[in-house]
Amino acid sequence: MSTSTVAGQIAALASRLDEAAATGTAIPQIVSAAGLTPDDAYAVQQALVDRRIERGERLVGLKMGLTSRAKMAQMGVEEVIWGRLTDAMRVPDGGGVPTGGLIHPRVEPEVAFLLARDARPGDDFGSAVRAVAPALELIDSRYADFRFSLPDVIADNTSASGFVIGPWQPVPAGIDNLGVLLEIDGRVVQTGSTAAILGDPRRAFSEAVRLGGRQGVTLREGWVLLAGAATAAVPLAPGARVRAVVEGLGTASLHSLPSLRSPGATS
Ligand code: OOG
Ligand code: MG
Repeated sequence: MSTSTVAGQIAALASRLDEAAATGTAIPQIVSAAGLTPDDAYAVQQALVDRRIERGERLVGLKMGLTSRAKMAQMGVEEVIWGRLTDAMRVPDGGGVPTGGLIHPRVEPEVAFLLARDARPGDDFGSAVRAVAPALELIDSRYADFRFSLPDVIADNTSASGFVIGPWQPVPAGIDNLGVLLEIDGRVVQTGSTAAILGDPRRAFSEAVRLGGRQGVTLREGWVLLAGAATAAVPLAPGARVRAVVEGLGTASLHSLPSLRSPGATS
């Protein structure tokens, strides 16, 4: 295929994914169906996020995905992936998320890092990361039934939809085996450990530098890095109260606003 055809195909796929997110409509796995490689899929992701940036959003960080066995097993994809975070995806801690425009949202407990400076390959975690926080990620695959292959999920910006960052704090000495809970309406629905994140969540930083660098992306000072879920993700129902608890770090929470589309909704 000629270069211009590939470029046109990348732009068309990004536009389909953008529209699926904007209209809250699931689509088939169009990226694997088109035979794209993971590298081409990252080009689709970039084109997809560029569309958001053209609409005025700002890049504020990266997220790692499928860094835990629990997530790989849940999604049937066995590769670490990464996506881009924009300011419009950020939900204030304790804030409300309107679920009406989403397809099939899920939540997962995470750990977030704050970059002290632009990161270069080989940089050590201690000098590059200024702070750590408990976090929640809201994911919403644009593919039907939340099913995808590796190139599909990469192109779909790794299902990124929203994120909540709890209180930032200096990185304590040991963060490689902290207990993690996901609570919905006060009930524990998932339990895990930060050890589930690549054996040590600090490795999410070196992987982000390495894998982002492969696609020409440098982690910037002030950016957030989501290290990846420590447990499987759980569906977010309208009206649910969600809390992630990370041992020694505290909590991050959100609540979903009742869907305006749900039958019988009064507001
Ligand atoms: C892909 C995104 C995975 C994580 O933390 O593992 C992810 C998905 O599961 O839809 O964000
Ligand atoms: Mg995640």
